[in-house]
Amino acid sequence: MMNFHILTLFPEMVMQGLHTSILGRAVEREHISIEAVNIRDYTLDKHGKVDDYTYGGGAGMLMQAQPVFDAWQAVADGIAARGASPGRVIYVTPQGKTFHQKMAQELAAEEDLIFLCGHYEGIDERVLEEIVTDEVSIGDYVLTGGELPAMVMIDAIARLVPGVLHNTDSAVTESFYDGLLEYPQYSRPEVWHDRRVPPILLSGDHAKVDAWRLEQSILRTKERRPDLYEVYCNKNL
Ligand code: 4HQ
Repeated sequence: MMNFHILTLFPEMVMQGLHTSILGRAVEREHISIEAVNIRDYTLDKHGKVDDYTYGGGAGMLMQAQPVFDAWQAVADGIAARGASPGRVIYVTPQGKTFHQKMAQELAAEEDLIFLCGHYEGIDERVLEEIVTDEVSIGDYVLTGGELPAMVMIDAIARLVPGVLHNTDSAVTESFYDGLLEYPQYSRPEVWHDRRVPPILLSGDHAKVDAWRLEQSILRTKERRPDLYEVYCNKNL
């Protein structure tokens, strides 16, 4: 059982997206839990304000330290009450290390993960210094908020939690197993728009099918991701 906690100003966005399809079923079966905590619920400002202007000037607003810290404290207290260890706090930011499959595997071994989603121009540096353990980006482009990156990472991590995927080995078998891209796949009918399914796949010879798929994976990787192909070649010499 793995518990995801998301500190956000848009809890509905995260809860809607992460209770759909496979992850929705994983929540029902209690392989994972997903809790969104509304940072606004923790502001001490009587008008519900959570942002303010930046010292030194410049455009845009910054999320203030107080509501972020108190929302984190509430989650951390809940984890401590169960006797579990504190839980890493992942701040999603373009300034972090780029997320990758190995990072997903490492994070999937944790019992609790706390994702901190910023909005506006970001969050007051002082609260980040006090609570954040990991800064992670999903890629070099600029989004309006940290919710989508948090959802991307949670999806990639959750599918690695035992029991979430039905076919137990599909978590490993898919893309990036062996550092190769996936081979092409086909379903019925045998002919569609004059295109045949490759005959080897209909031969019933499982050894030949496996060999063909590996060959296709290697060809595809060489063609489309020469960077991954290089790593694969070096590993297999
Ligand atoms: N953000 N990978 C949140 C991103 C981002 C990314 C921009 C994070 C806006 C407020 N986060 N701030 N790319 O674009 O993680």
